[in-house]
Amino acid sequence: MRERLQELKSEALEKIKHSSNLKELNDLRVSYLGKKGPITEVLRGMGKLSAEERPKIGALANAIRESISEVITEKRSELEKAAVQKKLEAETIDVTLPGRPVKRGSRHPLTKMIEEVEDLFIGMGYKVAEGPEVEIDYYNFEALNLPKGHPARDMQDSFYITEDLLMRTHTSPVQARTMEKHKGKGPVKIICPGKVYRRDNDDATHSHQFTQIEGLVVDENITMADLKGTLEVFAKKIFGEDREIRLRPSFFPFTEPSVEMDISCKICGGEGCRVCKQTGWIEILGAGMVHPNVLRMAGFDPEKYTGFAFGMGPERIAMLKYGIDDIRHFYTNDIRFLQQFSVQE
Ligand code: 2NM
Repeated sequence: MRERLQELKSEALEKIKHSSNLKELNDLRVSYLGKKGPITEVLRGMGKLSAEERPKIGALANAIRESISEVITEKRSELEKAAVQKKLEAETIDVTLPGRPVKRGSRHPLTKMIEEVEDLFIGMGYKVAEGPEVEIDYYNFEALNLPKGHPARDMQDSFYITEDLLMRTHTSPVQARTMEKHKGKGPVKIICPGKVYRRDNDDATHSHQFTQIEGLVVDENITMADLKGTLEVFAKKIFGEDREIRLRPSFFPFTEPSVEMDISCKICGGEGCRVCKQTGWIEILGAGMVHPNVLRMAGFDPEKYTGFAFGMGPERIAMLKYGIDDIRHFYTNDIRFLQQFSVQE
């Protein structure tokens, strides 16, 4: 019996030593130390032993159980440690790997165009002024020398909200409002970018909502020469130093005299092509000397102050600069269009 117990012990220890996982180890515990295990089995035969032998065998059996249990505990912690180690190794991360690239958005091409023009004028000492898109009749028309009954005020051409309220048709009302705030005292030197609205059928060159940038300078001794010099700097900075400008006489109710500015066509170099309609020149903006009525209504003495103003469409500027053939590209947000302007800064 003693021998049998020793045999069981060494057999158990051997198996424990070679067990390779916790499940296997637990099975060994159950099979050797459980109620149906071989040690219990041996002890069942103790009835045949002498009274002297019985406690000795009992003590031996308990000692063997004890030591098997101890070895299992040791082995378990060993296996547990190994399992943790294995898990850590499997989950190592290489912190030196480059990160996944994050897709970055970018500003809208029209926003970029507007900001480019703003920056240029800010560099010449202008302030950026903004105002409401829903405007009252007075600032949108009356204060700009467009009295009631003027053909440019046709109901058909504007989005009216009430008889006295409409979506602004240009950004000039911001300039009228700004002049008023100066209370007859110059200088005023502003550019006004923003959305404007006109009742129009949308096509490749028209949109019922588009943007404008208007500029205004009011001070003593402002002349047409200041206007021409300013516009020339603008044209060359935006389209290239190799471009020529020319001014043609025109008409606007809020300026007198009024002009339109063209830049030389780069596509044909002045020879005449489809873009310049065979003229060698491309129309860029309208401008003029602020009408004395406009100055007076805004609180400036036209005997003392003069001013120039100009207005342009950033969509048109961007279309000419980048060869965009349809104004609707700016509003439909086709990612293939937008991405062409997405140079990451
Ligand atoms: C243009 C053309 C010419 C203009 C005039 C004014 C104001 F308010 F000062 F009278 N703002 N903008 C102006 C003048 C706008 O756009 C084609």
